[in-house]
Amino acid sequence: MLNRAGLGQCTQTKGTTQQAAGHRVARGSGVTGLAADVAEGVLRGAETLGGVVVSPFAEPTIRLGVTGLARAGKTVFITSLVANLMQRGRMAQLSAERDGRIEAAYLQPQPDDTVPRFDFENHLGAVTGPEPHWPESTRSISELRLSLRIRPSGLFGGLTGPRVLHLDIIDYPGEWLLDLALLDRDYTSWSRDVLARIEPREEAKAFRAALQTAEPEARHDEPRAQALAAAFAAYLQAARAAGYSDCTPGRFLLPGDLAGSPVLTFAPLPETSAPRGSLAREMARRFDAYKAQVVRPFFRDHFARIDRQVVLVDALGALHAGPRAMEDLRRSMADILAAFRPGTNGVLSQILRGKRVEKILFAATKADHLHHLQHPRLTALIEALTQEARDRARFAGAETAALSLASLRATTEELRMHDGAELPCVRGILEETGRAAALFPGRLPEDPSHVLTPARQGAERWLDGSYAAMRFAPQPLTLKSGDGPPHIRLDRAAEFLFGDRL
Ligand SMILES: Nc1nc2c(ncn2[C@@H]2O[C@H](COP(=O)(O)OP(=O)(O)O)[C@@H](O)[C@H]2O)c(=O)[nH]1
Ligand SMILES: [Mg+2]
Repeated sequence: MLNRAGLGQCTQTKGTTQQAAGHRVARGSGVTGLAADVAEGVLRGAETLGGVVVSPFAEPTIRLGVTGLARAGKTVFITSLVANLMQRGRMAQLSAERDGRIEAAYLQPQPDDTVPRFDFENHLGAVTGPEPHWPESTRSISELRLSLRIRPSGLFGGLTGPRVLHLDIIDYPGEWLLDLALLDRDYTSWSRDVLARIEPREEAKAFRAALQTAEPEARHDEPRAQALAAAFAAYLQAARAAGYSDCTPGRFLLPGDLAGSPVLTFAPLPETSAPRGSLAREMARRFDAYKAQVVRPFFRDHFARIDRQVVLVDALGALHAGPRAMEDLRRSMADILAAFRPGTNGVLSQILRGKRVEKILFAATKADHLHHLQHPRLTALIEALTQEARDRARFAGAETAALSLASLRATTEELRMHDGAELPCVRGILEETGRAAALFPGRLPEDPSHVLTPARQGAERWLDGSYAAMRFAPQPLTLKSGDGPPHIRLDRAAEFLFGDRL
């Protein structure tokens, strides 16, 4: 029991080796008995977690990573999850809640002083206020600590008193995981790949034109580098707007405070044997700097410390956008999920040093766009989309699951008669007009390969019609005391992700 609690929190500190060595010295210089045992215990703890120092005195913590591509629903998920953990009236599928073991849940200062705090209060205000609207989109990493006070269960439960578990929730863009593929690439091969991939794309026309006049061998000139990088970034934005997901380097889309810095002022160039001081050489150097100073630190300081992970996927959005977007989503998911099988990436294995994510949940979001009769099909689709990655993650020791959920339910269900048949619809308030409308998004196939295969084969549009989408605004809420915002299966997601630790 104690041991488990000790392993539960993984406080990574700098200078791991010095600390461990310090204990060795202490032992060697004659410290005996209890002190030596404690030192030995600390040392062993550090070894089992592969360099991550475990202090037996810190409080148990779970670091929960929440990721997904832009607009997958991360912000809404975290906002609703936290609100529903604080007001647990709708969390019946969370076993600790059902058993009445959660005494309290409250926000506390987060442990990482340099990471922006997740703006929970404002986001919750947006969706639950008098004029409900979706929260502003965020473009960077953020963190929130929710602490849970739990009444212990079991034989000795009454003797030990309540314990506290910290849930540190880390919100970060899935686009940043795509950058993992860059870590073991060099500039030349990366350029070659990117240029080949974007060749047929309409969105890259202006960038290709800019390349025509680029002169990679010419002396480096900052305005010229900036113009090329800007054209490349504009291409990435356009590609993402068109539904492509392979839009890396990730920070070009979400630059945060790196905007305008040299690490983000490069672009792929055709292969040359360019001399020192040339544009091509400087771009290659910046590509390396991007890897070393942007990508690596993210994996080392944030990704490597995650214990449990949820990957949110807007599969309905891709269905609506068509087969190309669906195929692109599938490929991006495979790339994103490569981060969870470190064996395939030497650099990442080095960074993780044996530490791995224990559980991964793949969740199709915005399931409130579908009548619940269709939810099993959405779940089957997300399962198929992530199949390969899930097989491998399981192999690497992580437990995985897939489900469909709505973090914030914006619709009600409705069966409508149409040509003598009942259509399972949902009804909500349209974001654009503020008017109520009913939506039948189309019948999802029972067998997900009916959409994944044509997508893989490059179909232009779905054969059996299309999938409709509408943007519903959050509904005005009158919450009963003790109830959080309405959701679909958020409690099941919570049960899978951290129910075993409550
Ligand atoms: N109907 C519905 N829409 C949602 C839900 N979650 C997210 N959305 C929509 O998806 C958009 C993007 O969500 P957000 O959480 O900001 O995505 P992020 O970019 O991954 O943080 C929101 O503005 C909503 O329009 C949900 O549970 N139900
Ligand atoms: Mg967000």
